Amino acid sequence: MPEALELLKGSKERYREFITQCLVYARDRGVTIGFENAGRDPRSYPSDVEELKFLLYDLEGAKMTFDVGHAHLAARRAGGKATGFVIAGQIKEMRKHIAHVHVHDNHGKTDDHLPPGDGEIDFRPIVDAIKDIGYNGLLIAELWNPKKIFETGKRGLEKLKRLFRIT
Ligand SMILES: [Mn+2]
Repeated sequence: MPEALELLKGSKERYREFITQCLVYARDRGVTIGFENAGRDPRSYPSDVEELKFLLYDLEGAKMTFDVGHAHLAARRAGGKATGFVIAGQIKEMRKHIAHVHVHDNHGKTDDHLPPGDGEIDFRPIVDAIKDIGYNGLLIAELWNPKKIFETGKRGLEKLKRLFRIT
């Protein structure tokens, strides 16, 4: 489908122009923009860390929000099963760009936004990588369970603290 590919190319170019303007606006106001690896599915753009890296590499001041759950889904789509070390490698590669981190779990198929430990992600290498790069920004437990909002939030926070050994 050459038309669809042409359309996609145009959309990506317009998106790039748009975020270039956003970055100027943000810089003037002392605001950091952390673009997220939004890849809950391949239709999202940028759909994985590679695509995001390519988008941001020469945009001055552009930072990244590293979403662990999305990175796992992208790595599973690429055929990996034990994704912990793949994600850890991406964190190390993007170390200079990471301004914000989202932590949540899933079963590798859909973007479940579960408390860490409730899905299949091996968080140990990921936590080590986040510590190794000296990340000192926020860790967001990005959870979703509208039927048990407070219980899920409380449990997710406890699991996050345990994972990172935060007291
Ligand atoms: Mn996120």
